[in-house]
Amino acid sequence: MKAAHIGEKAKEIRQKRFETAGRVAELAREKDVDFVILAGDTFEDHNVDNVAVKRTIDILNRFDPIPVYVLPGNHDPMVPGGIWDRDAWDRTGSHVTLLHEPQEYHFNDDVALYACPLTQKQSGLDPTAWIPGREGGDDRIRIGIAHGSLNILPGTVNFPIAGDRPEQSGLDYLALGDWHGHRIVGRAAYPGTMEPTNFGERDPGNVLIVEISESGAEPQIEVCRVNSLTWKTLEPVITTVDDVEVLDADIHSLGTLASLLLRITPDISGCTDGKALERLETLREELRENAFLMEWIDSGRQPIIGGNLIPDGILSQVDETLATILDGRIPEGPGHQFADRDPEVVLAARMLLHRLAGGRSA
Ligand SMILES: [Mn+2]
Repeated sequence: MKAAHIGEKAKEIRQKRFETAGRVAELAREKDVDFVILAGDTFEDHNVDNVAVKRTIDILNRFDPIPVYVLPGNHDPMVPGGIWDRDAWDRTGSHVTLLHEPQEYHFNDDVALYACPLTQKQSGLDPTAWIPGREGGDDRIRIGIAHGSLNILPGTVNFPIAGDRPEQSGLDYLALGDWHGHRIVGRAAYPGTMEPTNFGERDPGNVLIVEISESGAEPQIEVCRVNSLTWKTLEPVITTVDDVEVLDADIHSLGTLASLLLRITPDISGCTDGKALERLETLREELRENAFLMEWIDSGRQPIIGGNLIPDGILSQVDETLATILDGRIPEGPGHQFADRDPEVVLAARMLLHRLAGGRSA
C-alpha cells in the first residue's frame, strides 16, 4: 500500500507494514501453524516497484518451511503482465504456492483447499460458486479460500459470496479476504487487514489462528492482534478540565503516542473554562510533537482564542490582561481591578474581543 493519502508519513507507514508482515511470520512459528493463507490483496495494485515486491518475497521466505498459500484478490488479480508475472517470484521458496487457478489444492491427503482467485477488479459473480459439494465418504477437512463480500448485507457488492457457502459446498472453513475489519460469520471469517489502512475501520490489525480438529468440527478461531499503528477518530465535547483529563487518559490508553494516528475534532463551543482550553492546548501540543500523526480539526463553532488574530496595540494588551486573569494571576497595570471577576465573564469578554478584533465569525 502506497499510503499516499497519509502524505509525508507514507514512507514510514509502508515500513511499519513490512515490519508487521514480518511479525506475522514469527507468530506463525510461535503458534506452530500447519500453513498460512493470504486471502487476497497482498498488494494494493500491480503498480508496485520491484523493491517492494522483493521485500514481500523476502518476508514470504521467512515462513519457510511453513507452507504459505497466496490468493490473488481484486486489487492484485491474476492478469497477464500483472504483479504475479514479475521475475522476482522465481526467488520464492517452494513453500509458497500462488493459488492461480480456481481448483482444488492439496495441503495433504486429509486437507483440501478450494482456491477462488480473482482475475479482474470487479464482478457481480460469486467467485466461490464453482466449489463442488462434499461427496459421500469424503471426510477430509475442506477449506475454501476466497476474496469478496459475504452477501449477508443489503445492497450490491463486489464479488458477492453466498453467506451459506460453507453449508452449500460442505466446507469446514471459508477463509476470506477483502473486508478491513475482522468478522466471523459461522464458518466463514475475515481476519481483516494486518495493519489498519485508514481512519474509521472496524477493528482492523489482526490475524486469525484457526484450529480445525477434524472434518465437521467447529473451527476454533483465535484473534491475534499484530498491528503496530492505531488509527483513532475522536470527537470529544470539552467543557471542563475533567473533560480534557478524560480525553488525555483515553488517548494514552490507546498505546504509545508514537504509535497513534489521531484525528481529533474537539467541540469546545460550550466551554467557558479558560483552564480547560489551556489544558486542551497543552495536550494538543504534546500530541503534535509525539503522535505518529495528528489531524486536529477545529469544529468551527468554538471560541476563537489565539494571539495572531489581535493586532499589536491596545487591543492585544487587553487580550493579554484577560489571558492573565484566566490564568489565575493578577495582571499588572490597567485591568488589575478585573482580576476578581468571574472567569466565565472574563472568558466571554475575551471571546468577544477576539471576534471583534479578528473580524472572523466564530
Ligand atoms: Mn479486495
